[in-house]
Amino acid sequence: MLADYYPSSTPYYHGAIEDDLYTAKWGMVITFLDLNDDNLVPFEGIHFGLIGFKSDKGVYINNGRVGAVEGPREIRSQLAKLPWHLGNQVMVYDVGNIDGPNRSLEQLQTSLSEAIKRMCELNIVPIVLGGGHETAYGHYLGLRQELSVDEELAVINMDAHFDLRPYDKTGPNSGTGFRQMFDDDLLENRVFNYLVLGIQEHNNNLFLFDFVARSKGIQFLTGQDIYQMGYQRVCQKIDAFLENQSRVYLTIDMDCFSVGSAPGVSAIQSLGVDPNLAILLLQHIAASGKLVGFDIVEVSPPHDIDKHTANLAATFIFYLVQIMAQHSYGKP
Ligand SMILES: [Mn+2]
Repeated sequence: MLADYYPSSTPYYHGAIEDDLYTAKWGMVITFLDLNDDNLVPFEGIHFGLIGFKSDKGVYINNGRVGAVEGPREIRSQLAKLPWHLGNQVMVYDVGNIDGPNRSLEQLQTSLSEAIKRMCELNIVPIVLGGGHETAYGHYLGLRQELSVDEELAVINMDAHFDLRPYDKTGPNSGTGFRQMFDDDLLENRVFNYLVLGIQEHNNNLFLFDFVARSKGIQFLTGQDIYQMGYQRVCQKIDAFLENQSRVYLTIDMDCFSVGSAPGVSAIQSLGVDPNLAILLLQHIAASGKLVGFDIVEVSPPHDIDKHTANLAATFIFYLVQIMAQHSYGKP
């Protein structure tokens, strides 16, 4: 039995349910699945699974504004209303949440990793709904369990922050996840291949820029770089990064977008990446066919304005799943 795991049971689409796939919405098509069901065997074809990570403990430890614990619920309710464009070739499951108000952050991350492992075994591509950015380390650990020691898992992070802070004094939190991945790779003699898109210079200290400059596998573009370079040149940079990678984990921190687009986050961003450009870049990444899972983190409903941030998060899921589905056709 998976720890801290709760399958979904209450329908989150409250309109009329219909069978017609031309007029259906995501909330009518998404099917509940219990990962603890022993009768499940690996699926064939294209299957995605939504799983919520109900934690903002990492944000709290990092002295940020909490609220992302409510993210999964709000992203689901926005996603439920979007039109279904994927016919009957693609399945999207809601497998439930990892939750545990009285559990430590490390325990919850381990529980998430076990659920992710189970999803991978069942041939379900994980879509994790955060939670603070501490979601990433648990998700990553789960995806890594499928790999041998010498296999690499590259990471693309759309984020205003590097999240590469040392954690010897604070313990793991929402600002340390990628440093933990870096350290794990170091321990097992792998290079940590990490591309961050949307960094804001005024939100990262010199220690972090220095650390990045000295680390072989880490690359980044600032929000200003992306603005200046435009779609095609940023894609070239992404392609150069992806060229030597066979699998990629993608994580999207909503705080890389401007406060006008994403007001409901722990750390608001005055500048930020344009969501229209971000969608194109995300589609380009997904079209590589190398994504093994993705997550969207830091949606904080108590700070949101009219659900803008949750709606943008759901929009990203809509377009990412569309492209990933197209590039998985014919895969065993
Ligand atoms: Mn982050």
